[in-house]
Amino acid sequence: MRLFNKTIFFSLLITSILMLASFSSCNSNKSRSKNSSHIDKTSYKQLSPEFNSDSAFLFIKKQVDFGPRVPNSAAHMECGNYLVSKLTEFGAQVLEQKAILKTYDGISLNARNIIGVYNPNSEKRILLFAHWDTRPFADQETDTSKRTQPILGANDGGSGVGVLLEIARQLNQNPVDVGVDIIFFDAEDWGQPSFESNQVPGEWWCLGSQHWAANPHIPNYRANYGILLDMVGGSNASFYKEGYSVQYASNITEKIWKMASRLGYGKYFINKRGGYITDDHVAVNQLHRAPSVNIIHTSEDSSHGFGDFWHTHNDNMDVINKSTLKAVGQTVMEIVYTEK
Ligand code: AHN
Ligand code: ZN
Repeated sequence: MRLFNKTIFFSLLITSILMLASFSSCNSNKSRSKNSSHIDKTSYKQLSPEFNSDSAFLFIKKQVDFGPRVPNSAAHMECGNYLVSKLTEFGAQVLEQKAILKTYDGISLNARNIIGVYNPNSEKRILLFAHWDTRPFADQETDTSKRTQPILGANDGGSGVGVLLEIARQLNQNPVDVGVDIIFFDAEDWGQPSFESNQVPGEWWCLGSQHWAANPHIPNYRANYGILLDMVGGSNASFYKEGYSVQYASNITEKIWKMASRLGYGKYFINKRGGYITDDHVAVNQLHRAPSVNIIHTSEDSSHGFGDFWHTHNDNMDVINKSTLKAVGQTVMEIVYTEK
């Protein structure tokens, strides 16, 4: 009797232990699979220091406070000097490429491409670029009387430079081993207005980058890849994978869009193809200075495909949004800081 009881007792005990074990293993399997799908989406560990969007915002405001940065104007000269002094303050080796560049309407521009170099002796190099000049006419204004005035270019011009100045500040505080070249191109935005009836044959956009790509600051200059920032500060910006970027630099395009989504910025970096846009990366790609990607705000809401602020007097500080600056700045920084 005692023996029987003992046997029943132990067999019950073993059964319940087995049942418990199977339940708990079931549970842990479930929670493990839940966790791992969670890990794929959100638990990417950021390696770069925090991009400060307040700082980037102030770098944009400072440029806008000079007024329109139209080549040959006093504001352009003063802003150029400011950009040289900031890159110098942030520990870059600074060079200026000066050139006289002819516009479609026969004006000779005193252009300055401003170049900041980090780790000049590193073999592996990343080229980061944006244009710093602003458009001399507001040709997208519906009121024709407003079209002849130059724009402030907070987003178109100011934003890319503001984000890159903040990255320069970060590179000074937290150095990397890879070579980084930051170029602020001049004379990007003197393209012929589309409403003019006689279109002058030639490529009149992107004069500064065309000049540099043909005459780089170092003979035979090549970077492993390049990233262009154009209109990267607008509220609710959307960045599609631009045509030339995919054509010339598909790997780095994919890498940037994937990184943005890992960091939680997938609502800005849309996983879809966009159109081909004439911009500073075209000559850089075609003259093989670096396979380069354009991060540029495009929108289906407007007839021209850019935001409604584009080439109007609404392109002022009111269109600049710190969350957009953060999304772009942190994504580019993560690409730079994860480079070996
Ligand atoms: C064209 O409109 C052909 N390209 C636009 C390049 C640009 C102008 N980016 C900013 N302003
Ligand atoms: Zn423009």
